[in-house]
Amino acid sequence: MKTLITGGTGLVGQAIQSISTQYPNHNFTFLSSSDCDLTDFSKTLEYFKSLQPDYVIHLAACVGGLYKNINYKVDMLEKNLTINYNVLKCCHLTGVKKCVSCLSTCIFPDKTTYPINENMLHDGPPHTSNDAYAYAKRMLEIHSKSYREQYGSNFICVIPTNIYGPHDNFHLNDAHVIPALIHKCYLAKQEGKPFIVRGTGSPLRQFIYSEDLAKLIMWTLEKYEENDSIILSVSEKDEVSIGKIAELIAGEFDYLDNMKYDTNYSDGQYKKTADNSKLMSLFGDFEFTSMDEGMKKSVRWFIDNYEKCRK
Ligand code: NAP
Ligand code: GFB
Repeated sequence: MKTLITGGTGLVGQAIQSISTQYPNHNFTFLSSSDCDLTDFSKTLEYFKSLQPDYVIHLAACVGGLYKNINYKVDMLEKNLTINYNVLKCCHLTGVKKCVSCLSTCIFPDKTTYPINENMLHDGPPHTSNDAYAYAKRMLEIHSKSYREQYGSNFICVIPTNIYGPHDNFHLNDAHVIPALIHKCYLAKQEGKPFIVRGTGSPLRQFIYSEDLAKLIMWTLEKYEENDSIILSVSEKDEVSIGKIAELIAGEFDYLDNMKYDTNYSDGQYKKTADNSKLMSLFGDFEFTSMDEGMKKSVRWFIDNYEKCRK
């Protein structure tokens, strides 16, 4: 089976690459933006017509942490709307058998009851910090549903929480919290300066290790037969504060005594607690990587790949 991974060079794409030998029945193609710019419809169609994929895992997106979402709303909206429109249309035009697209728990309503489940996706506006990205992703869910209803296409969506792991983007301002703080703590220790954590440290998040998510996405492609979107997350009991995450990172660098908060920076959304009971009802014995082990591997990977990683 020819399986195309858009966003194949990113955090999640690389995680699927790292487990790909466990799926010998798939002939994987890991797409990068230099292979094909998915914001260009004619190039995207040409690429799909030449590859003729049977299955697509659609990960490609303009992605970033809280501060990139706040500062680049037009990019987050326009690039994601365009990429998603082009990919789904080309999946349809080239007869793709199943397409699994990637949403995010940050697109759920901000003012809601917790924990959030799959049925609550459109029950109100998302948090203002990432509304541009969130509405583009909500439209991807509606677009997939529309193809199912009009053409019977097997186009579905998964909804991961915050993801972390090797091959992440460690950019000091645009990155998500874990890669940003790993990079900052590394530099602070090198320069003997304070390790600055933005905001108050009190917001809560659920984090899934990239390789775990990769396995769950492959499970969704191969075994999940429902149409409805599904949350892919650790349980709500594993929710952790940003402060605890920062301490875990500082601990990995043996730099705990030098941590400081800069409350001039936004905390963003206080929490987006996701309910993973649907996943657990279908894949109850899935073993998640612990935060300690995942963080150790992520810090190790960053140090070993400092010169060539995205930053
Ligand atoms: P990432 O590391 O930033 O990787 C983005 C990928 O998209 C890269 O492979 C990039 O290719 C590709 N891409 C970007 N613009 C493109 C374009 N115009 N044409 C073709 N390819 C393009 O992202 P990620 O963290 O792996 O995210 C994967 C998916 O998970 C995304 O849909 C994201 O919204 C979702 N998600 C991420 C998180 C998180 O915490 N990271 C949480 C929830 C959901 P190049 O590298 O070649 O540019
Ligand atoms: O991962 P993150 O950037 O995004 O986490 P969100 C932000 C939280 O970490 C905020 C704190 O509470 C920040 O105050 N934080 C502390 C930092 N220090 C830093 C730092 O140096 N960099 C960053 N980035 N945060 C995103 C959405 O929300 O979640 C995206 O905006 C995406 O669209 C992503 O969906 C998964 O979890 O707040």
